[in-house]
Amino acid sequence: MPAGETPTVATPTTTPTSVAAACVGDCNGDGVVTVAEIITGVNIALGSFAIDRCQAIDANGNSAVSINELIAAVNNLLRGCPQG
Ligand SMILES: [Ca+2]
Ligand SMILES: [Ca+2]
Repeated sequence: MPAGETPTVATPTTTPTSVAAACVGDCNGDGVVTVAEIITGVNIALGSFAIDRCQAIDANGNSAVSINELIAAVNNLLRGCPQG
């Protein structure tokens, strides 16, 4: 895979995670974000679940779920995951 595609977003990444999850919030990687997965994400954000319950919700890989990530997940729920 050519590494020609660089995101235009300027992210001061200290430790870039491999490739950002294709679909934020898609915990089980089936290409669809479900309400259950959103709820899992919310629980992680609240500290009820460990982050390893849904790595896909942690878009920036900082082992925490932010509001932005929850919103991204909800967008994927509503609009569907971005397909490559
Ligand atoms: Ca899913
Ligand atoms: Ca995060």
